[in-house]
Amino acid sequence: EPDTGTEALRSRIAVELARTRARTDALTTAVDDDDLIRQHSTLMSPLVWDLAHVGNQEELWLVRDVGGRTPVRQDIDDLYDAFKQPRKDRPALPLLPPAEARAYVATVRDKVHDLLDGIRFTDRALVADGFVFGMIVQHEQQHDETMLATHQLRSGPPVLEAPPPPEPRIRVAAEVLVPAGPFTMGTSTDPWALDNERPAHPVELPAYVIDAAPVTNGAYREFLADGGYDDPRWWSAAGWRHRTEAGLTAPMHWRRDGDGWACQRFGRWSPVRDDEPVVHVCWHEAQAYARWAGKRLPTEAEWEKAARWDPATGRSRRWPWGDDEPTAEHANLGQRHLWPAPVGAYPAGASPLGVHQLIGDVWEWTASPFHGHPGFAVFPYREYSEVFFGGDYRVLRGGSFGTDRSACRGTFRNWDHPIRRQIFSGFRCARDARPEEVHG
Ligand code: AVJ
Ligand code: FE
Repeated sequence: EPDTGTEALRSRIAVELARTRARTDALTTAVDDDDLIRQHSTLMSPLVWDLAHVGNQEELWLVRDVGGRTPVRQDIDDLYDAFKQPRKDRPALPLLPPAEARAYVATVRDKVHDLLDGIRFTDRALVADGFVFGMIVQHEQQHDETMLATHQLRSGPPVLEAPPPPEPRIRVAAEVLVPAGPFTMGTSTDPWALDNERPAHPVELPAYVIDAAPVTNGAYREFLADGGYDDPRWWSAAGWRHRTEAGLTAPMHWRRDGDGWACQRFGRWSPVRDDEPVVHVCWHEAQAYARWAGKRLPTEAEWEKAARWDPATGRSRRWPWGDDEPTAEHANLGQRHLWPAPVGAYPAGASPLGVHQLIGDVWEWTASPFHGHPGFAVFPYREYSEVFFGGDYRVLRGGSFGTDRSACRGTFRNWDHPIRRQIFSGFRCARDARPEEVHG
């Protein structure tokens, strides 16, 4: 008798693998071979490195570890080990040329389908609920977003196309009060949640106020017009040093356009639109804006409570709108569009407290450094999260227009150096609640 639960999981995994590979293929066939092997920025890998690295991770975990099958290309492991090869050195490596890289990932994928066809989703933690397949899908999607960021840094005629995001459907309030009290942060039950999202644990927070939407270009332009980049009062010591050394004057990809601003998106310039979330700012810029505005960045816990806590039940949801997977109505995810949507475009995606666009549009910088949740346990390898704990990183939440739904959820945690802004990063502000706000 066929086990329908197992068959459903098997076919769901096959669908996710195929959907993800279609995105990888699109990102790596949109440009010619020269562009694939070129380094578009020293911050990024040549696209052909990401491609073969995705295949190599899939080979390590699925073909060799779980599958116990003969290696496809053991000789290239070091080339595609992100820890052994710093990004800036990757173009000089004897990488697989594009045609060989494509053949390699296809061979690995054939073996994975063979494995998937016969696998039993046993109690072995790596395989239970298809976790290791989910991990590999998410890894590929994460590199797809990285490749999308590489495309944004590439010069030359535009090659990526997508319809513009939806227009605003409602007016969004400025701020939302989140009442004091406990909520459950993280998860112990989401089957494909990664180790740094685990375990679920109670967190008690005092009342606070959080922006109901990400900070917009229009608001950010006021900070610019007020001389925010030239006033050390708003910046941390490290932020001011970085702003000075890097010569920061505006978000990345902005330039003056008459008395306004224009921004570059995947090779096209357009006027900066005031109602869209600001993107391509580093943590220091976000922190300076927040201080100028009389606010601060939310902690990670504050972001997550605003996103997941349901005051009616006391439960933490998987997504702001509930536990169901996002549709095009909920959030701007998955490279369906090539830039953030204006504030008010996703009323169906709001959280129970009325906080909008937490998921998708822009990754949101938080005040928090990257650490393990209380009770953290490495799973299945230290190099995904643990080696970054306590380093010079800040946590980002919520995903961007370039994040796939499989690599994003209310508990998902991203992190980067506070000076980075080639990623699709924006932010929202928070502040402590004033006594009269709490007591009405
Ligand atoms: C979680 C986005 C910080 O891209 O550096 C990819 C994801 N880890 N390959 C990264 C990742 C290993 C990671 N981030
Ligand atoms: Fe990787």
